[in-house]
Amino acid sequence: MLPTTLLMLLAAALPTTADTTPVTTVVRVDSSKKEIVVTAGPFHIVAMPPGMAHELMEMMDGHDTPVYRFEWPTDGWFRGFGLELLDAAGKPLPRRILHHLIIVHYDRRQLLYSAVERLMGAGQETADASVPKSIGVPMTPGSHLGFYVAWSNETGKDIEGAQLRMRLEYSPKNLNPRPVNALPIYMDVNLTVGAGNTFDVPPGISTKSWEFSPPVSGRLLAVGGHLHDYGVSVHLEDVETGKVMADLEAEHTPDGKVTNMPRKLFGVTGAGLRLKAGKRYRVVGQYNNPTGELIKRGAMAHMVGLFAPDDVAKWPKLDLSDPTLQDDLADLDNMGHASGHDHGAHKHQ
Ligand SMILES: [Cu+2]
Repeated sequence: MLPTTLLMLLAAALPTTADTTPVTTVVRVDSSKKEIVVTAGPFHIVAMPPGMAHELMEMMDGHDTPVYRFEWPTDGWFRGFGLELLDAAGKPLPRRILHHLIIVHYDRRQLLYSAVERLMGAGQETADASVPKSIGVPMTPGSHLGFYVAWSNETGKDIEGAQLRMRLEYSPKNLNPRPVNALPIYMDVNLTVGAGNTFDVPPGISTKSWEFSPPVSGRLLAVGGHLHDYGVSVHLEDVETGKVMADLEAEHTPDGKVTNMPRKLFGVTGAGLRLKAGKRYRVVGQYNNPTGELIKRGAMAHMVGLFAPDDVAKWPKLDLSDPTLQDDLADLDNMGHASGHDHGAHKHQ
């Protein structure tokens, strides 16, 4: 049995870009709440000049953090998260300052890419979320994780000494009935692992797509999508029949700024959306650019979801000798260093 509060881990002493105080990451298990509480800081969050577009902001030093490593402490399933940003006095800061946060899982491969798993990603508008206890992402103690953050500080002032608190909900190993194993799936219309996923958008209506064939059969339980401004939709279709299997339409302001992307659940207890190994699927992103000009590398389109493989043992293995995987790891190592970075390609998978 775990003690109620088990102080674990680890002082990953990595320097912040704008401050010399090292950021430390502390992992604590709250077994009564079934939460793993990851606290990191202090962060020095540079103010974004007024009116600056986020795309320009990304070229500034201190916008993206490096990857901070930690270990998952328990046996069981990851099933949800809550994020808080606190000031030096422990008072809540606006959630919008956290432009996006990504958790990387170094011990498992993605289903469709030779790249390490992105366990979760949360954007500026992402509310705290969890899935039913009947499903979860299988995790083992000592799993190597890391997280990185991009800031968007529009308060007009630099923030010193901020603390980030992630509450990662889990289901314990002895949960009965046993949750269905569901793993993150990522489908991007234009990803080159290690080199980003943004693309140009010509004036008018245009689409970009990517075909894939899953190595394991299974069920897609839920999907969400991501588009930039002027994005219309991202959908998944069966290549052979042309049938649209899942369609996510963006909500917009009248001038085309994306305000919301829907999430779809295909029945967490039901059949889900069946994907068959070896069969061809296509993810398609559509844009409608009213500016009359080419938008240079201004777009992204992807679908993310939870995929329940028929046999988790057949999940493709990490191949550390694979150059593509090495590109992914090198890219992660390079996070937070403005110089070597793929500017404009914010990496919220
Ligand atoms: Cu994006």
